[in-house]
Amino acid sequence: MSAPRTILLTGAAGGLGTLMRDLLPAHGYRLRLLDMRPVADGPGVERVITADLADQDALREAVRGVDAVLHLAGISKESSFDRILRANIEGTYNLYEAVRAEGVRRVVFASSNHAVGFTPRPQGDDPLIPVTTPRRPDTYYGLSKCFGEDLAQLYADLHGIDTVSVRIGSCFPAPSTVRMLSVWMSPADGARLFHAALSAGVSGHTVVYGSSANTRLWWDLAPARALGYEPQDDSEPFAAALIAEQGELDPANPAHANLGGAFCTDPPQWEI
Ligand code: NAI
Ligand code: 15L
Repeated sequence: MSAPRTILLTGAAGGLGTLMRDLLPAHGYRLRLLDMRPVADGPGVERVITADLADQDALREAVRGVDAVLHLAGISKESSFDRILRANIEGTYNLYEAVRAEGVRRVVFASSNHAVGFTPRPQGDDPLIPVTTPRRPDTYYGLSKCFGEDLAQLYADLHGIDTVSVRIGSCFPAPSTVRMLSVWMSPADGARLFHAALSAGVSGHTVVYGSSANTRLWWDLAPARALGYEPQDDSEPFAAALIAEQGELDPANPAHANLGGAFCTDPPQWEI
């Protein structure tokens, strides 16, 4: 597949959406932006749409004529089941229905490490976690990402819509915890990976982990590299300061034992 020219970026007002609005135009994309919150127009922006994922008519219009969709919109942390159901489960279904009805062929879905959050993190010489590891969501939020991945598989098998689901680690300007040293994806690497996922010549449903080439990596980046992704960044320059401040990960601490970190505690302590 040649690189799509115009993409719909959902969740454009969010943290990751804001980073990608700045970075994706340099990869050759014209951006149509959608969010329930207003987003400012800017360079490389074709159009801005303020709409909720519950609005099926607005979604039909939003996807009409685009080459692909980068679907970031949704609740990005744990919440009540009702809120997750509406935004992440029904919202993602509504988006795929619009994509099917308007004949869009490619979706990149922002899945999350929390789809497999209860997977014990590798220690010592343990092998890297493969994308084929059984799903173990750590929250209703993680469960909604499992649903999104399965929905993508269904729409690939039934309707021939290609999806790359990116199980993103932590995509922020800098890692802020010792755990993030293992799962961090720099914004620049995020844009490289989304570009690869939008343009790779793969069909069907493909699942990859999304992170930089971190020295302390926990998962296998080979499936992402197979899309043409070449990560350029590593969290290691942040390691000494974070470890001095927070200490090394403690295997006896439940918030340090699994991929999902503090999402795996009851109640989830994702704010810490
Ligand atoms: P965010 O919470 O900053 O942004 C999400 C955006 O989606 C917000 O602007 C919000 O207004 C919009 N949104 C929420 N519900 C909506 C609805 N019903 N209709 C329309 N818009 C709606 O989250 P962030 O960090 O930007 O993440 C973006 C996506 O990437 C999310 O799907 C998140 O689950 C996923 N992700 C992000 C990671 C990260 O490190 N930032 C890690 C793993 C996954
Ligand atoms: C996610 O899925 C969240 O959207 C993001 O805010 C971070 O908490 C990230 O995972 C993480 O695991 O650090």
